[in-house]
Amino acid sequence: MGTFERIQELREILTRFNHEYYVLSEPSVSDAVYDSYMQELMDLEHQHPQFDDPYSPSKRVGGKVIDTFEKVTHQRMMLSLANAYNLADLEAFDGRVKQWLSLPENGMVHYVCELKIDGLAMSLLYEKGRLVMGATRGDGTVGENVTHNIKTIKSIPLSVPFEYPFEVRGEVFMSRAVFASLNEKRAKDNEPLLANPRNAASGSMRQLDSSITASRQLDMFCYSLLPEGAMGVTTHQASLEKLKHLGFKVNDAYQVVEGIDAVWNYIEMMKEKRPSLAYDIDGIVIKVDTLSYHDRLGYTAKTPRWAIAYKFPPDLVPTILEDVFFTVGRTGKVTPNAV
Ligand code: 1X8
Repeated sequence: MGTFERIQELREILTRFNHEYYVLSEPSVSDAVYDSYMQELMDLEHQHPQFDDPYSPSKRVGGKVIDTFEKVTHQRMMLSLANAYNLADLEAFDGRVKQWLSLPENGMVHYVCELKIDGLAMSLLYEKGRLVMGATRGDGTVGENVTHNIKTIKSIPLSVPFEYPFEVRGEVFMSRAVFASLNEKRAKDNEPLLANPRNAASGSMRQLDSSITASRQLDMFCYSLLPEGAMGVTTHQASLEKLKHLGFKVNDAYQVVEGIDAVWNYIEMMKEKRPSLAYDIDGIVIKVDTLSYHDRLGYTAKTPRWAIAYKFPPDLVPTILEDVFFTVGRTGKVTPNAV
């Protein structure tokens, strides 16, 4: 076998190992075996720079440094979701959906219930089977090009078995375990602690030097395949399954249910499971499953009419008021301070 053929073979093997380990969480080889293949690939690429490829799995360690974040206009706006805080809000949403679609009031709509990941929204663009752009949400219209950092996230495929252009959206996040060990290290090094996994993920994505991002072990759950109906899918569930098939990481806690009472049951069930998850969630996203209904429901100025975010009530933690002291400002204004 020629050197180039061996390099290609190693890239394919390592791409498969990556998918098994980081997307499926089912590694088929030990870390030592993985490392030995990676070492062989990196040695060959170093000895034969004419075979260099920016999409090689060896590039996951980062190294690219940029000067500034380039602004990019999203092909389709990245909208936020309307919020629901209780069953009544969800019932009102369900009522509006049926009214807009002229469905009987006592009928039951199929809804997909998904975890609302507490991370940062990301858009990925693929062309000719390659990841060509990763961009942050920004203000929804214009985001920042973070492709150099996105390529270090090992659960994001650099290549996909689909030639035509498409977009994938999802949430980049840091697991609770990675966050805890990052802060442990920062405490040892006398560096300021990061407030929560969301801030840690956001700061990690805002690095100009991608090798810092690579060291942060970020992850991404994907939840949207665009344009809607791409690859012949007719339901949101089918688009999630298509994403999985293409090699993306999709959160497997999602469920398709019939009617808003079943949505509420899902929410109650996930409230119980929430503390035991490996990552933070701040709610449940509920989407109409049938994609042709999305077209008919359309959008308000800010949000799709075919989806809503149920937000968990904020954690109420008892606190002890130890003292109150008063400070007097320059103008004589008295401000009370709680200890
Ligand atoms: C935001 C999020 C969505 C999902 C999960 N986590 C989020 N933070 C999901 O659809 N599973 S959708 C979304 C949005 O549309 N703004």
